Amino acid sequence: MTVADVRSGSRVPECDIRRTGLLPEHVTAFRRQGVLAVRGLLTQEELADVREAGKTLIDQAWSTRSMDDIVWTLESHLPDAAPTRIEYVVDKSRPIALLAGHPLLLRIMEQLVGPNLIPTWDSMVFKTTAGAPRLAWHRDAGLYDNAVGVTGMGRIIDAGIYLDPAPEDNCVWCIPESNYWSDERFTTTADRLNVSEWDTTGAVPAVMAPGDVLLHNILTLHGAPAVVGKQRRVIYFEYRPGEVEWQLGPHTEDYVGLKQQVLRSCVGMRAADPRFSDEEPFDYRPAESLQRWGDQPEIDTFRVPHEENWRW
Ligand SMILES: O=C(O)CCC(=O)C(=O)O
Repeated sequence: MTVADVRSGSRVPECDIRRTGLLPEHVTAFRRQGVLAVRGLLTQEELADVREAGKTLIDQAWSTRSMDDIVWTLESHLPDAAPTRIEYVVDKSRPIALLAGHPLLLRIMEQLVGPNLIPTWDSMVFKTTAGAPRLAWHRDAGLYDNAVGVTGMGRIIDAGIYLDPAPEDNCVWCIPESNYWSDERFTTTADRLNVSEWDTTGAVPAVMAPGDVLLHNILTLHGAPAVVGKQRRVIYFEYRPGEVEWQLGPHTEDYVGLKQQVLRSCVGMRAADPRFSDEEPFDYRPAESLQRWGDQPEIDTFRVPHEENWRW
């Protein structure tokens, strides 16, 4: 990939994180284009653990056919139904909770989101070989009025951690710089692209390898084609600045402290696990006025339901 490719937005900018770390040019490219591929975050050992965890959760979905926290293509009792998404995966799986405490991932997020980062959504989005419909062109949920003014430059970020390869015909596509578009331009473009089954006009593919992480600004227009006969599993962790959540929502003030407890617990669990003894744990240091983890009783679950904590 050349510098010209990245500047012109014809390719997703990328960062070889274990070789260079996150450099100012990576931050600039992410701020501008609304997307950044971080290559090689996970070690083979951790990747194997999280892949196994992903498989277990999907196997459980198939065997229980439960609709609790699980999105299906059809009502789950129907024979052609297939699961495509599981919510609150940090609560459901120890390897994924350990992943949520990943120091390098959290340092990247601290650089981009700011020191008061909090984790918000945690989900696994996947395509089983039974197939998954297209994900229509969209911006992510929990948007603000005047969202571009709040986060056009990208402090609300979804980090997609890839457990399987994502080649061009089974990957997320995104439109660089759409993170700065007005609501009207976003709606018109998404509506136009979504008229046909799969239209990639103006978009670039985010081709990913297992262990890579795709960062996208939640305002960046993105979508994914329908697939059949192919597997792709991605763990999505969304992060927001605690001060934005505190002042504007979409969650309540209490939510900030609860999710800080989740983050601190995941970091602590990872630091106590002998497999990660050679790592420097993430040092979570939000501004003093936003250290809210002592505001409520200690949590006994990592599942903090959005619907119990909406402000609007
Ligand atoms: O991984 C994918 O296919 C896209 C997921 C996505 O865009 C979403 O869940 O909002």
